Parts: sequence; structure tokens; C-alpha cells
Amino acid sequence: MNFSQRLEALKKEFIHNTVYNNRPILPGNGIFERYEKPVLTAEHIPLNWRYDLNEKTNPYLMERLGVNAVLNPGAIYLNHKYYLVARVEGNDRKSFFAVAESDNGIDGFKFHEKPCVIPVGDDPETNVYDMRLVKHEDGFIYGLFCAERKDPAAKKGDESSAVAQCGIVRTRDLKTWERLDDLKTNAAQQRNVVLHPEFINGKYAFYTRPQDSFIEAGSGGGIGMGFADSMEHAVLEQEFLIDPKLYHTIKESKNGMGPAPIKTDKGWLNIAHGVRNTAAGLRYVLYCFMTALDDPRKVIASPSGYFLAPQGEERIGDVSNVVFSNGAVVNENNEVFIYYASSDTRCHVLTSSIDRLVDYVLNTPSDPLFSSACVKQRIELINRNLEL
Ligand code: M1P
Repeated sequence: MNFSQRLEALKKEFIHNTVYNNRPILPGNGIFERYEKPVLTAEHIPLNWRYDLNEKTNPYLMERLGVNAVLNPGAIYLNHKYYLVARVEGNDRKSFFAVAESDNGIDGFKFHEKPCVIPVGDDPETNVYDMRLVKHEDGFIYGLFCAERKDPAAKKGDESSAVAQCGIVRTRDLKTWERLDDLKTNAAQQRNVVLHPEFINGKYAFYTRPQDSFIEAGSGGGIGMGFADSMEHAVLEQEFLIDPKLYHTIKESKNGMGPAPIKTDKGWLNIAHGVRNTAAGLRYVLYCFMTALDDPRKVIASPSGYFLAPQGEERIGDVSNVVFSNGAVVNENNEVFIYYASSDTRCHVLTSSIDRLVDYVLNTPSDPLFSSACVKQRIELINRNLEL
């Protein structure tokens, strides 16, 4: 194939891979609908982000800057459009952020012309990922993300140890991003930090996940919450544990907040990820819980087990057996779109409604924590059904 034949073939392949109708998989579990296809993948990355399209400098039309994965998107619904701020990971392992938009939230996502330019501070991070977008009642859209740097205390020869902290940007249009100070806390590391959308007692409230080392949450205990006076120089003097990790549950190794919580009449609806260890490595699933409207530190409902686990091809990827969510939106019809990535490789959507999710969270029994109690719980359900 010559240059122009290859270019035509690449354009056709791009359209084939990105233009489709995404259909729900029915009947599903009643809580949400999964969809047949992912919403955003490395194949959605525009050709001119990957190829040098000049025949003189690239006569073989080679891919020069490949993209390995598109994952863990933050999400926001603005002006009747669905926006994802995806984590795009180049073949060089560095991630960056890029905005993609769709009219219906389930297919037709297209990246904007260029990736986001996130200003760096005095101590530039090596890598950025997993942005949580929040429209705060102060009027700004904030993006909280993980900013990762090489561990300055790493021993000679250790090229893996890293320090994760929470970077903060804000925007009004998803085009220009103002960098604020990184969040300061007392923890050695922080990941999965999320801003609560409303002030609490006049302060900005942050969901945190303090951790001892880059992978292990360790003594951090679980999902916490802390309060700051300003977003420009956010400092959390203290963190309150609100959702601890727990022995022999889906969150026994660690957990972390997902998207910003969704406000409902009954409470704040939270989607988080829980991690447990297995002989095959860590397994990441999503779970839900609800907190009190007047105090989001108080958990008022906690359905048993996982809400979403990886299924079929979702189970395989760069980091297999993982589902991870850091973006969800609610439209004017109270329809909920939960975006998640599978196995750190591609992005998918689930759809539900506020009513269904509130019913799920409030009326699903909680985990009784012992096999004997779990079987009793199930037999009670069977007996109630037998009486029908
Ligand atoms: O590889 C799975 C996930 O691992 C991390 O999540 P956590 O901080 O809870 O361990 C993150 O790096 C996330 O990006 C990744 O999807």
C-alpha cells in the first residue's frame, strides 16, 4: 500500500471502530443497564494525534506516538451534552487528559481537537491520571486528579517507588485549566481524592484515601473526609474515616471514592471501588453507599457486596480483573450515566435512574459479614418468594 492508500484505509478503520449505535444488554439486573460496546477506547484517538500525516517526513505512514489505553474518565453534563475527561495513556506510559463529548452519553463520543493542557507547578509531576470533575456551588468546575512523582526517598536502583498526591485544577469551559496548589494532608500519599459539590459549614469538603505507600493503603483505613478553607491553597488538618476497609469483604485490601456523590432526596449517593486480594492479584469492583444529607460523613445505607464487577472481555486488559469509576452524571430527566473503565484499558457506560439507585441502596440488605448469617439472609428471601 502506498501512502495515500494507507491513509484511506486508516480513515475507514477509524470510522468502523468509532461510529456505532451502542445498545443496552437486556434484561440486565434491574439496577442498571450495561451496554454492548465500550464508549471510548484507544481507537477513538484521532489519527492526527498518533500519525505524522506528512508524506515527506513519514513516507511509510507509521504510527509515531501510539496510544496504549483510554481509561478512568471524569464526567460532567453541561448544556445538554455529556463530557468525559479521559485518562489517555501513551505507549510511553505517561497519561494525559483529553475531553470527549457526546450528545446522548452512550455512543458517538468524539475527542476535542487537542488534549488538555494542564499547567504544572514548581515541582512538576511525572504522571497525571484519574480526574474527578465536580461542579461546585462556588461556580467553578474543579478537576481533582492524581499527581505522581518519583519517591525522593527511593533507594538507589529503585525506579518504581512513587509518591501520589492530589493535584487540583479549575475551569469554566473545559478548555482552559487553572492550576491550584496540590492538596496538603498529613498522609504520606493520597489517591482517589474527590471534592464534595457543596460547602459544609462554609468549608470545602474533600473525600480522601490516605495511604502508607504507593500501592498499599495500609493504616490509612479507608475513605476519609477532611475540610479546607480555600481551594487555592487547600489544606486538610484532619481526616475523618467515613467508610473503612473491612475484613473478608469486597473492600478488604483498600477502597476509594469514585465520582463525586450524587444528591438525592434521601441522601448522598456514593459510588466507590473496593479491592480485595486473590491468588491472581488484586480484584477491583464498584460498590455503593449512602450518606446523610446534613452530614456526608455519616453512612446511612450500605448494600451488601459489589454493585459492578468486571464481566467477559472487561476482565482482561493491562491490569486485569478491574472495574474503576471516577465519573457519573445525572441529566434533567434524572437518568444516571455511570462511566467506568475495565482492566485499565477502555471506558464503558452503565445507565440507571436516581429512583432505581436509591431503591437499590436503601432496600438491598447489608453484608451480615458471616457465612452463617448470609445463608440465613438468603433463605429468608427464598421463603418470602415461596409464600407468593
Ligand atoms: O489498576 C487499578 C487502579 O489502581 C489505582 O487505584 P487505587 O488507588 O485504588 O489502588 C489507580 O491507579 C487507578 O488508576 C487504577 O485504575
